[in-house]
Amino acid sequence: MKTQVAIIGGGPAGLLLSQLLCKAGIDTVVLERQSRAHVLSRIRAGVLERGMLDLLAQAGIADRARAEGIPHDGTVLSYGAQEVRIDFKAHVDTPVTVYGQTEVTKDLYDSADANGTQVIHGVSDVVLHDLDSNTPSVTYQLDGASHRLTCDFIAGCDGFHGVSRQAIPADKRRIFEKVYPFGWLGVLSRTPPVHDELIYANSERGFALCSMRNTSLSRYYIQCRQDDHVDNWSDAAFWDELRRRIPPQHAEALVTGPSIEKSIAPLRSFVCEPMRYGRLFLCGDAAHIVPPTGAKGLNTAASDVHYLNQALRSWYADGAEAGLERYSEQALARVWKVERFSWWMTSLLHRFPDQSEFDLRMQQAELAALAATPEAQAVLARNYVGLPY
Ligand code: FAS
Ligand code: PHB
Repeated sequence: MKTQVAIIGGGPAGLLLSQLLCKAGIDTVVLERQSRAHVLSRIRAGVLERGMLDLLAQAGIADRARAEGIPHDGTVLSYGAQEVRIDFKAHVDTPVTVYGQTEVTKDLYDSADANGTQVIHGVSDVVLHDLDSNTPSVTYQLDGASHRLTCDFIAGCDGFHGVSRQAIPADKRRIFEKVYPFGWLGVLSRTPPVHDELIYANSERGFALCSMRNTSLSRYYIQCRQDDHVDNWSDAAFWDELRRRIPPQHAEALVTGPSIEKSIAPLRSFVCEPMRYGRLFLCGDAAHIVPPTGAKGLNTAASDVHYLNQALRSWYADGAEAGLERYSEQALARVWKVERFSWWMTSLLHRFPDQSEFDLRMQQAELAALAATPEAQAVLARNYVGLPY
């Protein structure tokens, strides 16, 4: 089988790239390890930057996000019983949109169906070949048979545990990693959100986040031990702990209910350099991971897709190599700014097991300075709503 761009991974990065290239008449085939139902069952990101919305609009699939997504003009950071609201509108006049990654993926799959994009589910043993040639290919197993997909380019959109990054020879890639000594225990509940904006809470018992998917579906997280397990947490235990970590007025207003999803996500910062090797281009979690504190994982996959979409369109339009040559450097320049912001938000809001009394005082001083300094709030707002592409 032959295509122009082989895309490994049918998550948001792979599907968004396929739909943007389809708009330009560029043929793609998406190879996905899991079933469609499995991909759609994942509960992950909840906040979209304007850049992601604009890309969805470019692909012709922003209508539902615009109609059902909830614009947020600010967010709240609390520390103990105090809180400070970061006013996006006042500082950067740009909102974020609360719209779950699950919904984005649904919209992307609907678009792929409508455009007749080939998304092949259930592949295994995916291997990349001849990346340093002009005729790369991908082999894979499907239903017991071996297949080869020849192509001009391969987009590695297969996430942190995928095979694409590993296809770059070890001596040609450099890894940067920081693993945080805690995880996030997340709960989804059919309850009204505790507040009309997100609340990021730093408490002496650890971090908590009050988020939402819509006005009747809430998403909450509490920092937990790195080796914790979902089975250690009954719903009642989760709600009690969440109440202890958010300011009293919100704890009293909290509406609890049965969890319809409960999971623990590890936290790490991770970057692979370069994001290109020959005809292979890495996008999204395949190339970088951020702790979810800054709501940047999905949104940074979007900026990678933007750069690669532009570069591939130029190549197919008039053979221009410049965009492809520039891709890795251009994408990484934004990735590292996002890594810094996500690391900073995580360091500011979590309690670290080895934190000294001095470290705690620094964290409290940083929060107090943020609460007292409009310029500092403006910097947080600029990064949170999304840096320019
Ligand atoms: P994805 O991991 O979403 O997609 C990669 C796809 O490739 C998957 O469908 C996988 O099945 C497939 N694949 C893997 N190996 C393959 C192979 N060998 N062959 C074929 N297919 C293969 N971000 C936020 O902003 N906020 C959050 O709250 C948040 N929470 C998260 C919680 C968890 C548990 C995880 C893992 C991530 C979370 N993220 C969050 C980050 C997340 O949203 C990612 O940034 C986003 O899914 C990135 O999209 P992709 O790069 O497409 O990677
Ligand atoms: C979410 O709603 O899942 C969410 C929102 C903001 C974050 C992380 C997760 O920073």
